[in-house]
Amino acid sequence: MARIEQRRRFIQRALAGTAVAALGGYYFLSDDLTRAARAESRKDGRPRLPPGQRVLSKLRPMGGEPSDTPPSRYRVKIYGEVEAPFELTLAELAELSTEHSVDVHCVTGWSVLGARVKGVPLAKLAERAKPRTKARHVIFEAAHGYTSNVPIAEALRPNVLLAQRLEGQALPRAHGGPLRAVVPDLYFWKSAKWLEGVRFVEHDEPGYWETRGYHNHADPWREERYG
Ligand SMILES: Nc1nc2c(c(=O)[nH]1)N[C@H]1C(S)=C(S)[C@@H](COP(=O)(O)O)O[C@H]1N2
Ligand SMILES: [Mo]
Repeated sequence: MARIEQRRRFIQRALAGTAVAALGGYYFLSDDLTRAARAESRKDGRPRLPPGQRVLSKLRPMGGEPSDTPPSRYRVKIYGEVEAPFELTLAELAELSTEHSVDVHCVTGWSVLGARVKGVPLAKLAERAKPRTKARHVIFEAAHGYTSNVPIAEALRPNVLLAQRLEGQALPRAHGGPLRAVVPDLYFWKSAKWLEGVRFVEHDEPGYWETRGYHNHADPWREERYG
């Protein structure tokens, strides 16, 4: 009940903001939600909304080249500088998955707050793979060669997920289904869609956007937008 009321208030507020028409429907950049979020702070003391961001009503598909692999043949590899590399099917991942509420921040200036995502914390998979002490970075590897790089300490935070569900439904293909990375505390380009591998490496490997002028680290609270 509280949820429905919350949702209604949300929609009323969103309507007071700016409507953005895009692929798959309407998205609202809400001034009220933006103001409210600016007044909130996180458990770690940072403001809920990073500087220069506005709240968008829901995730907006930002493009990319989807995977062609049928879900029945889909595997994700956890490998590289680890003692015990392994692969998991989507069903095996689903068994390990739990619900999380996440905020994500796109470098183009929108943030989505409190998205309901179901996935497996990468940290949980790393416990099984056992990264070697020389592993310093994690490379998220997606279909068609898209990659992103994250320092290992940040990749193993409990809110970094391999996600298969969004808002109670299978992750839509446009959002990276059947499987994507979700790295909430870095700009959203780090969250590789159509994820096929997580490779632990000793030496950093700047990825798709990091080699095209975007910041190598991408902390939204420091506005690490461009390199
Ligand atoms: N494989 C892959 N992952 C990707 C991208 C991409 O082009 N290919 N784009 C990134 C960018 S720039 C953003 S902002 C987010 C967008 O996710 P969304 O489409 O679900 O909103 O996905 C990221 N992950
Ligand atoms: Mo992006």
